[in-house]
Amino acid sequence: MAVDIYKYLREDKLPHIWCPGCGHGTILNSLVRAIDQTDIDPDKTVVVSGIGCSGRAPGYLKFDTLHTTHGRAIAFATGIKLANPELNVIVLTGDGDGSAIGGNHLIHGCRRNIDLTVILFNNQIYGMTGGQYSPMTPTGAVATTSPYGNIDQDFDLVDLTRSAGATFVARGATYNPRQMTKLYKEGLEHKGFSFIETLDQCPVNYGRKNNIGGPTEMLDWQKEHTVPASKWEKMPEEEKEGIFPLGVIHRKDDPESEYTARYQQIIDSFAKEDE
Ligand SMILES: Cc1ncc(C[n+]2csc(CCOP(=O)(O)OP(=O)(O)O)c2C)c(N)n1
Ligand code: SF4
Repeated sequence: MAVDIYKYLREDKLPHIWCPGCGHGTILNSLVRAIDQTDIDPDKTVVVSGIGCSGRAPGYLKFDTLHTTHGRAIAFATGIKLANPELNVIVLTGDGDGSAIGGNHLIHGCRRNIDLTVILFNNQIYGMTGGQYSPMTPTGAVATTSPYGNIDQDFDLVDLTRSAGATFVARGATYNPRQMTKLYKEGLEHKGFSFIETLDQCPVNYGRKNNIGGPTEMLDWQKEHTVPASKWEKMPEEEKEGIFPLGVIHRKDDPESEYTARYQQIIDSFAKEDE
């Protein structure tokens, strides 16, 4: 069914700032479609970001939005959710924003299992500031700060968030927007910390410097380096190297373990004592 995505966009903020072929618009489009498929109330929805090209995404959305400081989106979002647990709080963050400077907030958001939906735009690079390497830049990749090849090991954010306590963990890729929409919808409807990493493309500061090519070749690269999570589980270990599972990777439905629900229990117990 056709979706009028413009009803969710601040048209006066368009055109957007993103380069031609950037994957960030695909993520925004899929998010809007996912929201459209849920019954969440737009008047009770807040979208929060940090800084970066990805950090500009909430500015185009017709919700209450907050463009915060670099890496701090989850900290601000935690405050919003605690102050008013009725709100649906969505965090849009880049791989630099969410896994480098904001890495600690990500871990502790997962640990608390607070009901946020975090979508991480993983273009494997600091896009906005000219292509410095991030914790998601693969070992050996060229960046402006690793002209001879990156010697760091990259994170697996799906493993990280799962072991830190997130109760919904998934991975999508911009070559498959239908799946992204499905994963975002499930993440939005999940009560607890939802983390959806999305493989994304920055043709300007990553693709061309690493001889992958332009946007089309980068999407082909994603297709060649991903498999459905169900297939991944059955693959021999030696075949998994360099391949990413896509889909829902981990899910635990236990609304009572959610942070604001547990906080409310304490408030209620003190209210009873005062009666
Ligand atoms: C405290 C602080 N440190 C550094 C910066 C500079 N800075 C702005 S955006 C950015 C990189 C963003 O990269 P990423 O989060 O991966 O998002 P992308 O631009 O790729 O979407 C950096 C380092 C800043 N604004 N504030
Ligand atoms: S620099 Fe990269 S991440 Fe930023 S808008 Fe351009 S293509 Fe997208």
